[in-house]
Amino acid sequence: MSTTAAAKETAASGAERELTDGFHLVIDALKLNGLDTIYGVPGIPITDLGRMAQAAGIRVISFRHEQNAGYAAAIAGYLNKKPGICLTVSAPGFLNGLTALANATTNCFPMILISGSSEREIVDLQQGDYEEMDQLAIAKPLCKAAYRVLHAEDIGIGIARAIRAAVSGRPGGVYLDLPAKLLGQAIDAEKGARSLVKVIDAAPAQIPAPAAVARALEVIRSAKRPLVILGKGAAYAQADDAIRSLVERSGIPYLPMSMAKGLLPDDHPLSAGAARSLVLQEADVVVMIGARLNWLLSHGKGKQWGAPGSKRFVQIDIEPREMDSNVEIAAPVVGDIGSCVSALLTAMGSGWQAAPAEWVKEVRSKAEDNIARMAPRLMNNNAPMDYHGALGALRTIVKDRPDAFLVNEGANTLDFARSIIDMYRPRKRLDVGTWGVMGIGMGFSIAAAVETGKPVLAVVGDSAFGFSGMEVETICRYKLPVCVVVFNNNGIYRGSDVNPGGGSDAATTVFVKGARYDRMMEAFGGRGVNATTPDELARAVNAALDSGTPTLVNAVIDENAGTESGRIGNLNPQSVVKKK
Ligand code: ADP
Ligand code: TZD
Ligand code: MG
Repeated sequence: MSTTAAAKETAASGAERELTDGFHLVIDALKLNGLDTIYGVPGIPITDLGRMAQAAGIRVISFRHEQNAGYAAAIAGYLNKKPGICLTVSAPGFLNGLTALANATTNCFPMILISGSSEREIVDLQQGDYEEMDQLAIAKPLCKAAYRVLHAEDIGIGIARAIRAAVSGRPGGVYLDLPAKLLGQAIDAEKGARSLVKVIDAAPAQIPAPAAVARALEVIRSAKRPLVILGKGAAYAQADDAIRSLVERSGIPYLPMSMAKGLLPDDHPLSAGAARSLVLQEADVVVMIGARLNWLLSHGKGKQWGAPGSKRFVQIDIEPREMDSNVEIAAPVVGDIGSCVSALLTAMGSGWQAAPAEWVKEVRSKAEDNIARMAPRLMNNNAPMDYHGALGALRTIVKDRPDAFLVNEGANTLDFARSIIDMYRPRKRLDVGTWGVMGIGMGFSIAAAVETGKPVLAVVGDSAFGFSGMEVETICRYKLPVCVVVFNNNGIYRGSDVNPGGGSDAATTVFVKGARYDRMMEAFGGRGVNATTPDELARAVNAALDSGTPTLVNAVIDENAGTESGRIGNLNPQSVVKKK
């Protein structure tokens, strides 16, 4: 029987029967399935849903904008392997959350966007209801699955379907549409309780076919210069020990994609992170584990990948359609990463021939050279700071605090931080992901702190920060141990551009010079620090992470230090018309 039965009603027989309603059934269904946190923004028709959820012991984190709540839910899903819940109001609130839902789907993060909506009868006749919109139709192409519930007795099934769709197979975003009228619908409490569904084994193991495993092993064994690429799917799978065993027992150098950094520590002797160009050029067999051959890997072809036809690919992924998406996959292994990697380990047995020593040595020595070459630049104490000086200071802090999360967005701020800051534990680095989207910063930071209680260091460009900056109030309100470092170079890529038209308007990529983002945090009772040297920066960040006080450090970066689009300037189209 529901613990939150809403009311009593006197039936025709004169006997009292207990009632429940849509509000309570949604809450009971979430709780029954262990979904104990909601990220959202209140308003018609879901204000009471948030209140009642809070009363029922669900943690409800209210944001200042739905997009940030959606990003929070998505990364909570990534960290927990269960769908993160975002709750929005109809039409505009729903649309604000939709970017995050689409981004979750693109990144294979499980989340459910639950949105209130207006009445079907009015929406379908387009009679102009309050915040009228056919939300289900709009959500559908942007997520993995979309459902609407019209009857209170279907809420249990609706939420069960949403959970399964989000986490089974390739994870992704799911939309659940709850019209206002549904929430107030009353039904018999016992009938309501019976209608709830506890989802058993929401993401069933998917065991790879033995023949596929044998084929993969064949290909790996034939390699002279093997390489493993670990992606965020591998981090998501939480098969950390098995993956580490596979790398160490086979002795194959590995390259982590950005969110897979720390799955094995970045200072591991087999890490090829600092020898990226070499291994992509030279490897003859590439074992992809939970990583896609998308733009981030130049689609598995082109100059970066050495001579055409020089590679054979093994790919481990839960999504069969990912195979051959960009290049031929010689050995597809379809299944969940835990099962696939375990099957490979078993098939390898004890008679495993380690990767050729000469190759491993070549990779190691290249990595060491590159690391040594970078080292002196990371120690500079210039003011204003350059990226290397500032990130050199943060690199040491992250090394000393492997348990802290690192949230990272921006262009130069992202690209330099990714290569300079080593990670030591799985799933600690959270960033812009597959789309390179700006705006994840505060949502990801809030969710990481809420879900784990661990300290969070957010290293964000001044532009990137602007997309979600108002959530510093949320960080202060919930007293979260988040330290935001804004890399303030007065703009996007560089703050030094001038208006090419010569007018008095600022250039398109520059912001107010010398802005003091630290004062935004002070406005809400947090700590603000203006840091002009790496030493000052390190002191401020250490103090913040020690105390857990919400802090924003305005890190003053040389406005000339960055480059256009960071490391991906080559993706900008070139005009054929000569510059005047
Ligand atoms: P990255 O950007 O780090 O390269 P991607 O997001 O491109 O990572 O790729 C992640 C891949 O991992 C996706 O193709 C997805 O289908 C896959 N994946 C996610 N979870 C699992 C899992 N549990 N088992 C197997 N594959 C998974
Ligand atoms: N809008 C969204 C949602 N995502 C984007 N990626 C962009 C716009 C375009 N964009 C980038 O790709 S990086 C970036 C934008 C606006 C900001 C870079 O400036 P920054 O970092 O201050 O964050 P640096 O250190 O100045 O390069
Ligand atoms: Mg900037």
